[in-house]
Amino acid sequence: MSLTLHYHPLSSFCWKALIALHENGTAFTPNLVNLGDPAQRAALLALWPIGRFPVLEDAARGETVPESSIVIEYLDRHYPGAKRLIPEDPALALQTRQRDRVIDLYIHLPMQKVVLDRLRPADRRDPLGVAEARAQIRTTYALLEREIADGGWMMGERFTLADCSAAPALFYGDMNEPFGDGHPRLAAYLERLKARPSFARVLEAAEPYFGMLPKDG
Ligand SMILES: N[C@@H](CCC(=O)N[C@@H](CS)C(=O)NCC(=O)O)C(=O)O
Repeated sequence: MSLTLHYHPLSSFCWKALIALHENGTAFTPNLVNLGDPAQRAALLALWPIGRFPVLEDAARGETVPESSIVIEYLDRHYPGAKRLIPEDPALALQTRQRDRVIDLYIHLPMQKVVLDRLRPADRRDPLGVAEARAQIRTTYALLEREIADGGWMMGERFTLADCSAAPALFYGDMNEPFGDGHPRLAAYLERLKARPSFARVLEAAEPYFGMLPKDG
């Protein structure tokens, strides 16, 4: 088995890569990285100086691949399974990548801002930044509410990279900036994602760690 995924079971960006791996039953070795352990942190930094996961290592091709979207593109290109996660049609591929970017930049990252602010000392918090992040998330919920087809996936009938992005962003998004009543399609889409075997497996593996999440207040 040539693939190793450096990850943590609570990490939302790692969930993206895990969903893609599980979608195709791709064989890989999981390496759980505890960033609180100096040796494990140093090992991750040696692989990827930015020090964020997921990072995919491919011993067969001699490649180290950081960044969740790029990990998924890499898997789709070099270890394709029955389910291709980037459409072959160039226009659809572009739209898939665009939705992946929108979800990462305007839901997933602002959601991280909301959560990480809770870890700051009380006198170093950033209420304005958090309010801006929440507003950004809500703008994007409204955009997605208009775009998501009833009963389908982000790109329609086919499950793609954009759904791998949406699952963790919307799961943690709804937990930290609830959809409320105004987003029935988004809420139904999240339920479909949770029922998808690849994501259900990720959630089951994360469950024992949920107590470690930073609490509000
Ligand atoms: N753009 C990156 C974001 C990765 C990221 O932010 N990962 C978080 C976990 S969800 C992380 O490694 N945090 C550790 C830290 O910042 O020390 C990607 O798409 O992979």
